[in-house]
Amino acid sequence: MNRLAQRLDEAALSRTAIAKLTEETALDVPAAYQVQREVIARREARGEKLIGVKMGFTSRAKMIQMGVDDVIWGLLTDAMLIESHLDTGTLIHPRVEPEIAFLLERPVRSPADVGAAVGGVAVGYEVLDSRFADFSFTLEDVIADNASASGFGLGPWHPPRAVANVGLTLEIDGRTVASGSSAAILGDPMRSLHAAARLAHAAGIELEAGWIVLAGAATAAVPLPPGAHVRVSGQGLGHAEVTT
Ligand code: OOG
Repeated sequence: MNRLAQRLDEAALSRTAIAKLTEETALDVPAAYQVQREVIARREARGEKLIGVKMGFTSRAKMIQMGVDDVIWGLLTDAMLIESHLDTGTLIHPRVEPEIAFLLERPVRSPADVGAAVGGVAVGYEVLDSRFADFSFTLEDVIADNASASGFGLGPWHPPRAVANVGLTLEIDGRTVASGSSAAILGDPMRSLHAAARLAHAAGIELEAGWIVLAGAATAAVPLPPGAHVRVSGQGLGHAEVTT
């Protein structure tokens, strides 16, 4: 597992796409999560801190785009948080997608904790950068690759509110390139938070107070070119912006 984690980590650091791990090594889902954990452990050893989780494959559009049918998660570190600029030259083939984000004000150890845990909601974006050539992977590969997580940014936090049907748009250089409703995220992004709590419980991980949960995309991901101005808006939630 350690050798596989090293390959993924080095692919990211050298921004060189690699072949699917499963072409050479049989992986099941638990083994894939073990590789993911080791990839993150390497980042922690370089001083990065865990600050949350991201959910993946929570929308039909994404499941169809990627040919999978299971919800997955990846881990977020502080180094992944993007302020206002992202140098795409540090990435392999970045894509961007609009997201709904939750801020936890209490720890979540199981789904029973979710109701009281949410301290804020925001619109945000996620930058995906699969370490695999052509974004081509099996479910196990993408889990090992931390669910293609690369970076993310957030709009302003708002007090908890219903986010079951928030209109989301993604603009690049003033042109709308993707739009949808948060209802595409498992019918309601809160369900994605419940799924995160279930995965946390199963993995024996606590979602800590102060952590961020990215509930997943409501649209397909769009290639993120250099020299772009990206703006993601969520009805009633304001927007998040980044230049590349
Ligand atoms: C995997 C990550 C999927 C989402 O929002 O569904 C994901 C990928 O598409 O590369 O983050």
